[in-house]
Amino acid sequence: MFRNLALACALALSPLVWAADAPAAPGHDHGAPAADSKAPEPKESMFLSVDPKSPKTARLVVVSAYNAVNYGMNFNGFAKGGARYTIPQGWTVSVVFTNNSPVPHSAIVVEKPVVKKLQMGEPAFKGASTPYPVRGTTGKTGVPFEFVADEAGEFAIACGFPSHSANGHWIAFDVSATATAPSLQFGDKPAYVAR
Ligand SMILES: [Cu+2]
Repeated sequence: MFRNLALACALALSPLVWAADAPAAPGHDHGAPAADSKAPEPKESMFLSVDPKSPKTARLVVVSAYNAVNYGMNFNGFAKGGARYTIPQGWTVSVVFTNNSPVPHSAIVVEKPVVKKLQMGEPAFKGASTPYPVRGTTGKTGVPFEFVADEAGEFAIACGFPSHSANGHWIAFDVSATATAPSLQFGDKPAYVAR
């Protein structure tokens, strides 16, 4: 009897719980609650390697809605520039993008100031986005894309779905004229260098 009562209460309360978890910004279809809550703690080596067969090619794994951080609007568990790839200028960047959420997301490399905009426009490098970045894709089938990071500067990997990047769905992507190996930094931890 008490158990049934408790269950009834829990069911009655659950919509409120979800409402409390809902994104703060109204009017946007964000990733909650679909992001993978069982995702393992992100580790840099999962997301960056150097292609052993192809010199000067960095392989990036970019997972949208990796976990519940920023309502699923994250890449590899990081949002708002909280992770930073650094790629030596002139290297080829080979990306496999997946999306853990049924909410569409995408990945597009843009100049850093663009992340504040509602629309991302064209990629900063030729070929540097998933297909249809505005519409986005869903699913864990990898969507590959490849480009040459031929210009040094501060860029970002952003979600091209309208308004997502402005709500934090981006991580930093630097192209360095001095770096000799690609690296990935999570927060203020020391950068992981792939060799
Ligand atoms: Cu997104």
